[in-house]
Amino acid sequence: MIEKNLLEILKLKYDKSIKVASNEEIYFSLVELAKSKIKEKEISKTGKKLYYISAEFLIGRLLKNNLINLDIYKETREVLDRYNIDFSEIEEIEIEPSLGNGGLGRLAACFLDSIATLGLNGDGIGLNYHLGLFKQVFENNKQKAVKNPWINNSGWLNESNIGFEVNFRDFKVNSKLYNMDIIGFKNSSNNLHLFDIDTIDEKIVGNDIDFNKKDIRKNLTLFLYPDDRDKEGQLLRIYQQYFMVSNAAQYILLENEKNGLSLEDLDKNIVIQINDTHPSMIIPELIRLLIEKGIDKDKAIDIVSKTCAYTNHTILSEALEKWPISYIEEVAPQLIPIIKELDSRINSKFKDESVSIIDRNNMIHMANLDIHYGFNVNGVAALHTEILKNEELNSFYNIYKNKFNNKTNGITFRRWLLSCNENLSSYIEELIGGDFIKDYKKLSRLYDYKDNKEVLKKIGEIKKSNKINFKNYLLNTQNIIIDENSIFDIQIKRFHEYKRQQMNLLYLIYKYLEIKKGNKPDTTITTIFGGKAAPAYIIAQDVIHAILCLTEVINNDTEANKFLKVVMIENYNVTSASKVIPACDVSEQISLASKEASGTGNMKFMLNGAVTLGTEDGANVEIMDLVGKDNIYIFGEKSSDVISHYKNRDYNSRNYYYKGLIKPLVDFIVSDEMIKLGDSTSLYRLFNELINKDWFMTLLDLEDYIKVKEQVFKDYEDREAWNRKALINISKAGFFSSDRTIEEYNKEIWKL
Ligand code: 26Q
Repeated sequence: MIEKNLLEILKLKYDKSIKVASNEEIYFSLVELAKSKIKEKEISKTGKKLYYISAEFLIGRLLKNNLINLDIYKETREVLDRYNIDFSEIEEIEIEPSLGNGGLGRLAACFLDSIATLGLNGDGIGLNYHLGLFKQVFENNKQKAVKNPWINNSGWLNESNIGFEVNFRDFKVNSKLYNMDIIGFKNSSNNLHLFDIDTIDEKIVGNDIDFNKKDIRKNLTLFLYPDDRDKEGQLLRIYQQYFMVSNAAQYILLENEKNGLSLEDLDKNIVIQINDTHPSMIIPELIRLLIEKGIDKDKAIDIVSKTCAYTNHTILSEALEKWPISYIEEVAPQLIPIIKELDSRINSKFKDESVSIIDRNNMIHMANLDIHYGFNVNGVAALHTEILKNEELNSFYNIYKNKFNNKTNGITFRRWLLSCNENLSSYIEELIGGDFIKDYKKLSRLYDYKDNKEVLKKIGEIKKSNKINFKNYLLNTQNIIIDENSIFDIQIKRFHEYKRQQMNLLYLIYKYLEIKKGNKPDTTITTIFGGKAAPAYIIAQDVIHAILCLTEVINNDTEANKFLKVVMIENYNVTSASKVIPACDVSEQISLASKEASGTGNMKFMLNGAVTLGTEDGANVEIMDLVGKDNIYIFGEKSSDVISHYKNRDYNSRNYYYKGLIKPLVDFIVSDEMIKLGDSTSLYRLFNELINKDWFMTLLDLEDYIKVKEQVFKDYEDREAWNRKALINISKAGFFSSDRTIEEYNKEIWKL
């Protein structure tokens, strides 16, 4: 059937037979084929509906996943094989939509997959950024940001005839809605709604990512997170946010009306999940619209408060959004009276300044708005939620004990096992049957094989073949050669000081100097980094620079490069993640305890049979509880102690700099070897940061990190014991299926 469909589409669309069609023509024909299958399965869902509003949806390439979820992947592969067409080459045609920057955006994408897979009635709402997040290239050992247009080459966007008027203070725009099908695994589909305007002009952006930030009609949906160091950048973000939520609110009310439902019952018919504070203005906007439609003010506030729920993804205070009233006034003055009213109700009820929405400096605290006027607040891992309740949001917790709860993050097994690791996935299926894909609890059956030597051997062989696949990928994309017989030690995530890539850097310096002293590792080590740094985040750029310089030092050292190799994946994204994760032996999750809300990369690695080397932070804690201390490597200061260091201001990095073996490692950053290859200003800035400030306590944990990491490499020598750890990790990963997470959201918050 697939063959017949594909040949017909090729004939109709391009007047070609499959034998002469180009990869591009085959790609677009497969997209069309998938879309026709989606239509066949179309059903209109009824009952209470969820709207998941998010500034980011990091969905990744869609072809393979959509074919898998439609359950036509195997057949399609067979057809292509018959014509000697390599599916992986067809996949390469698709440019990954870069509609997100990291964890929060990828989580939203996993959630959409699970919502559809569970057959729930729920859509995503966001923006159709034309250039998305920047593309990263390395030049002179530095990150350079260039644009990444993707829309022309997608095919998955469906134009609609829906659009709304959005009023800003000085002008108005007409939006246009694009939809993407979100296909449930062997189930019907939902939608991702992405709003845009017709007047966007990609040509105002040069090859670097500079553009006129004031020309809102031309730039509104160009970029995700435009540089907001200056006022124009900040205003543009507010324009984006208001544009997103005004469209969302109008769309929601339109659907409600189409379904013949009364506005008074809005909270019974729909629920809105606010993904971090970027969509928080939906609260005053929805209240405003309800009042405009004739609902009494008290009632409108009450309805909206029962409709919206808020997820917090971070405890870093600098990431908690607050905007000057005057900025919101400049963009959407119609919200100001509502926000002021909401604030004054709070102030007369609670005599505690710390819970105000508008502070004494006239800043609007978006999270505070969500907590007061939403019915639920959740953190994203057990430890994170505890810290929210007892520390960061404690004054709110004291008021609203019942609103707070935890929803530990999850990942979709369809993308992060089935699609990215076919070898492992089919082997698991061979052992325990295929139910685990939809029924995550069944994955635990794998545990019964933990002492089966043959199975353990096979787990090792699969890992090896995934390493060879990644080796080939790296050779093709970056012309770098790595050794598949080495141990793959991997840290992939956004560059941020709290994630402490700089600590990994210091370990590599340690190892390099040890090798130079003659202390060679038994097995060669390949350390792989990947990640982008915000263009405005200077120290994060400095860490990337130092890693790239060190990479050159080590790789050019003929004595050391036989034992240690460092690689940085360029433009790390969902596509490269799905290539590198299945190849991983050691998963680096080394954030300063208490700072990483959850992490989800840690879960992807675990599911693919890597062993975690990490701190007691975020979901690492839950991984540890599940796999047991023998199957994870934990080091470093505990979160409660870290929190007291901050309270007592008693951490002084200089004390550690002079302690034990640390000084020569830090000094190496500004050694002749490094300076020769790099920018001394940048290297010295990082050096000084580490010895004078080190806000995220790198030097505090460094010695323990080195000690435990040495143990990891030692333990790797007993390959059977190592494979056993890997198998136990996989078998315990069921809990981290986003299907489980979504079941919990639905049962306890959404009640769809
Ligand atoms: C805030 C103000 C101004 C401009 C930008 C922002 C901003 C942008 C993006 C603040 C936060 C983000 C993204 C946060 C994020 O990705 N958090 C991650 O969320 C994951 C999913 O819950 C967690 O697993 C990670 O631990 C968390 O870091």
